This record gives sequence, C-alpha cells and structure tokens, in this order.
Amino acid sequence: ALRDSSFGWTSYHTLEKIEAWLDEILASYPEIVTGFLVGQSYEGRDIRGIKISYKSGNPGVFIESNIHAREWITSATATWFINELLTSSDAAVRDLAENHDWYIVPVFNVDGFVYSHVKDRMWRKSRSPSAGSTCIGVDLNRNYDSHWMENGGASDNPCAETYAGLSAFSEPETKALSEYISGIKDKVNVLFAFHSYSQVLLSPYGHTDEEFPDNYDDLLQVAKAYADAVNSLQYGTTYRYGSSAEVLYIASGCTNDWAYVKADIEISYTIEFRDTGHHGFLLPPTHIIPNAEETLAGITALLAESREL
Ligand code: ING
Ligand code: ZN
Repeated sequence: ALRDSSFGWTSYHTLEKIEAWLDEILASYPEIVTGFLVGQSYEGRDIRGIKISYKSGNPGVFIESNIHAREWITSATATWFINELLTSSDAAVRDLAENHDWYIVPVFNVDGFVYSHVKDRMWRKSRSPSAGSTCIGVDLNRNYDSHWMENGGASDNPCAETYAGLSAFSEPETKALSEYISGIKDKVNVLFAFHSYSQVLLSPYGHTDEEFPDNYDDLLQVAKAYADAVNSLQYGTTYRYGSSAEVLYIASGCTNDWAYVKADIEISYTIEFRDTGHHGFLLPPTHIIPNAEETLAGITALLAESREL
C-alpha cells in the first residue's frame, strides 16, 4: 500500500512530486522494484529510472518518457503504468507485469520538464546553452547517434526547436541513456519512447522514407495489434502506424532509431499519445487515465503479438 495518497492521476505533477512518488514505490516494493540512475542532466539533476522485475530471465522492455519537456501526458502515463504493473489484480496485467523486466524512465528530460513547469509550458528541448548563441537547449530526440543530422528534419541552428546539438551524443542526457541501454541491451528487445501528440505509432526509420527495416512487416504487425486493442476500448480512439519518415516526417537522431540501429532492439517504437491536435500538448488531466488505459491495452496486445512472430 502506498503511504503517499496525495499522488494520483487527476492532475499533472512536478518533478519533485514524481520523484517523491518513485521513492514511495521503491520503499513499498523493495523485492520487486529497484531504482537506477541513468546519469545527470546538464543542470546536474539526477535522471532516474526504475526496474520492475518479478523473476530472473524475463525479456526486458525499456520505456523512455518525457524526452520532450512539454509532453506531460507521457510521464503521467508512465507513472500510472508503473502503478498498474505493481497493483493490478487483472490476470492479463499480472502476466504482463510478471513476465517482463520493465525499465522505465518516467521523466528523461528533467531540466526541460522543470522549465516547462516554472517558466514556459511549451518548452520542448533540454536546457544546455550553445556557444555563440543566446538560444538554449538541444532537441534530445535529434541528438542520438543514428544518422545524426543526415537527411534533414533536424537543425544546426541553436535557436531551432529541432536543434540536434554540436555532435551526436553531445548532450549528457542522451549520452547517459545510450550507455545505460547499451549496458542492458542483451536482455532488452522492445523499446517504447513516449511522446505526444498525434495518436500514431512510429517505427524506424526516421531518417529516410526510401528504406525500411528488415523486420518492417513484423513491426507493422505488432503496431496493428496495439492500434486494434486501443480502438476496441470504450473510448474508440484510433492510432495510425508506420515508419516515422513515412507517417510523420523525416527526422534523424531519434531514440527509437538509435535503439533499433545501434542497440539491436528489434521492436522499437515511438508512441505519440492523445490527442490529434484539439488540445495538443495541453491535454487536460481528465485524459490521463483514459490515455494510460489505452497505453496499457496497446502495450499488452503488442507484446502478445510479438511473442507470435
Ligand atoms: N514528435 C516526434 C519528434 O521528435 C518523431 C516525432 C519521433 C519523429 C521519432 C521521428 C522519430 O518530432 C514529437 N511530437 O515530438
Ligand atoms: Zn515529442
């Protein structure tokens, strides 16, 4: 049982509140949950994750969330998901929880997230300065070492929203997460990067729409399972799916491309949550639980489908 009853999913929380809740989780489930430190952000904050493991030998699933500061629904969904894995008595959720090792980083871009709470609700990037510019921040989802700055969709202008940084992994956040994932990759074959908004599942590649992964058919098959499961819930929400470059736009240096190309994580998806633009990034908190329920149903179906491949 959780001692902190002030945390819930009817409002969005600050980083401080989320970390206090993580501490409660760690204290409440010491046999099952362990905390890990990805590293430090540019401003020196800890980037924290938790691993949920009911037994050894499980396949691993990695969740990166809130790489973009303003996408608050992602960390709200990630924390609800953690809570569900630990507390649900539903048989399908128990199966999901206990037969995978979960590595979850609820707030990856910690500096940007804090900034989005205290200064600019629409902030996207990190908070590192650039020499010779007054503009701040790198788009961490353009900074991974995978076709970095190759075909467009990323910018070399420090003032741009998609500024890719001085070089691949120039940022402490992406460097640290890539090193952490590389250290566990033998056990991880699925990665989800949580984003908002658009209601789409984006597979590799982002850097080109002229080439597709070897297992693209499999990637589409598991995404269809996700979309069908979400659509079957009472909300009837629809998700599209396909490669990032084909479904959305060209973008290089993204987390899920790096995971697929460089870390051999075969099922690697960016998930863009609710909605399709009516509220956009300012998704009202009444959507948190419905969105999270959809995510749970989708991930459950996707992982079940991936076992059939
Ligand atoms: N969209 C993603 C972005 O980083 C994306 C879309 C993800 C494109 C992965 C390519 C690869 O632009 C949002 N909303 O952040
Ligand atoms: Zn995003």
